[in-house]
This record gives sequence, C-alpha cells and structure tokens, in this order.
Amino acid sequence: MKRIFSFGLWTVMHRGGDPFGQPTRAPLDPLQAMSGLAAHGAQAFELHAEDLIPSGSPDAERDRLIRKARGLMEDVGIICVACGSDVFSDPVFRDGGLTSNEARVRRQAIARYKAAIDVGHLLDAPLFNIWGGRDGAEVDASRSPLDALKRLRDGFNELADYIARQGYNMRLSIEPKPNEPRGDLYLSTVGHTLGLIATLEQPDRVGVVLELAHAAMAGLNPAYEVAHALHAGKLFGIHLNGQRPLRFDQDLRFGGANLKDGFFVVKLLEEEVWPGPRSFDARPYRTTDGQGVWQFVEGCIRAYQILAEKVQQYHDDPEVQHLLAEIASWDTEEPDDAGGASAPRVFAYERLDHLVFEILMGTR
Ligand code: XUL
Ligand code: MN
Repeated sequence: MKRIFSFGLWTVMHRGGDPFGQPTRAPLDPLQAMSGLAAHGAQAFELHAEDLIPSGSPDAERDRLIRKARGLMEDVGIICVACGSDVFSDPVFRDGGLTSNEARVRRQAIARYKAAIDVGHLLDAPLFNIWGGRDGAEVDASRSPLDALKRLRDGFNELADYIARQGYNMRLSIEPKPNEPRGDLYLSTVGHTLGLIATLEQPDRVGVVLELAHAAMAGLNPAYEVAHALHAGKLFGIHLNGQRPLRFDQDLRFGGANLKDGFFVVKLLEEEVWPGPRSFDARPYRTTDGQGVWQFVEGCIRAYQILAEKVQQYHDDPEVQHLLAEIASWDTEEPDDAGGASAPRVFAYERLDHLVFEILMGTR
C-alpha cells in the first residue's frame, strides 16, 4: 500500500504567533503552501476553505481562486484529502458555532459550513472535517450541555443531509478535542463523538478524525482512541503530531514528543493497513524560520516512515515473535498441564516492553 502523506495548509502557513507573542515568520500564501508541501514530500493537503478563500469573498472570486488552486495542484501533483471551515476565529462565533445560544449565529455557522462543503467539493475533497473549536463553554450556567448536544446533532444532521442532497461524493467527520480555545468542549474524545454520531439521522455518513495531541490533552492513550474509531468503522481521518499530556494544545512536530505513543499509533495503522492519508496537524516552533518550515515538513514525514520501519523490525524480531507466540498460546480454555496443577503464569511483559524500547532507541 502506498502511503499518502498530508498536511493541513494551516500548519505551514502558521506564522509562529501564540497567545503571548506576535508572529515570527513572514506570511505564506496557500498556493505557496501547496507547492512547498509537494516539493518536500507530501502528496496531499487539508484546508479550511478560509485558508484559500477569505470568508465573504464573492462567488466570482471564489471560483477564480479555486481555478488557480486546481491548476497548481495539477502542476505540482498534490491532492486535497479533506476540507473544513474556520467557524472559530470570527468574533461572531465567540459563544459557539453550531451550539451558540443565538439561533441567528447557529444559522450563520451552518451557512459557513455549507459554503465550505461546496469548496471542498470543487477541490475533489472526499472528506469534510468539522472541528467546532468554539462549541464549548467557560460558563456552564450559560447553556445546558444537553441543549448543546441537541444543537450539534441538529447541525450535523443538516450538513450530512446537505452533502447527500447535493450528490457530493464526500463523507463527514467530527474532530474531538477536550478543551481549547474554550474552557471545555462538548465533543471531547472519540468515545463522546461516536456516542453522538449514533444519534444522527444518517450515521453511516459520519465518522471521526482523531488527533494525537487532543487525546494526550485529555490524558488518554491515543492508540486506544484510534482503536475505538477503527473498531466502530469510523476512523475517517487522523491528525498526527506530538504533545505532552495534560497541557495546552502544543501541536508539536510528529516525533517531537511521546515517541512511544506515536509508535503504538503507527503500529495500529500499519497493522490494520488503514487506507487513509497520514495527515499531520502540527506547527513549526516559534523559533523556526521560513526555510525551517520545510525541515519541519520533512521531519514529520520521516518520523512516520522511521516509526513504520520500527513496527516492521518489531514484527521481524525473533525474540519478540517468540514472546508474542507464547502470549497467543495462552488464549485457550484447555488446562495448562495434564495434572491440572498449573504452574503460576510467567508474564514476560517487562522484557517485551524493554525490547520495544531497544528497537525505538536503535540499539537492537
Ligand atoms: C485544532 C485543530 C484544528 C483542526 C482543523 O486543535 O486540530 O486545526 O484540525 O480545524
Ligand atoms: Mn487537528
């Protein structure tokens, strides 16, 4: 299987600003982002429609920008694997997008998403991914969380219905996150999101995008999150990055933190031959300059490739094979020995875990 590597356009367009500091890098326009990504090893990108088309652009301007983008995509050989919409930065959405207490604002959020779905269709995106960054609260007295879930359900129903009615060849996904920029977000984890999807009118059309950083922010094991999505047949996308657990959203380069978590996520994706794009949603460090952004891109891709090689090495290692075969042999109802007085089980997990460490360190 040929792996497709993808990046959010917003990752390389990010200028290094943070809540405490101004940008440190010159702007990069979306077309430069696409051609730079293609030149540095990516075959695909994701975007928010607004990364390419400023919100409020007239239709003629939208069509002109899409024509330009499509021409460039063809020239440099890059495809669009997912589109979304920025329903978080405009102050109008400060109390929420789909969950705002103002019905008028909820309608605006739906209209934004529909317009972005059209853009995704025009770029041949097979997925529309929703991360509702403002769909949460700091003041729990302001809204019942149950009302918020009903509004999310109604919103996702309307968007899935829109995609179906338009006849677009596109699936819908929801990207959970526990907090940030809101104090708490209503769709915090894969489990919460799968629960909500099951209540939708067309659940088959809707899945999840799991981001490693978001799982780590919730203190969860990202591989287990991926497993839940896979088990439900709902892993529509993945956002790979690095993150120290229980902190603000760090969006570190893939490989920049939590090596072992990264390894076990890659192991699962490779073992399951998951067909989706390996998409990175990280940010170059604030200290990275314009050239360094492309090292960041190559670093993310290389980290995945190295971890995939490590997964292969793990499977090929005779001692690992021996230990795994032994574990598999326990999966029987038969008594341990003819006499029935079973010897205490010896779990060689210490050794297995150390072998993972040695493989990851390159000392084996
Ligand atoms: C925010 C995040 C977003 C989504 C796309 O934490 O991950 O970049 O992936 O809106
Ligand atoms: Mn993401």
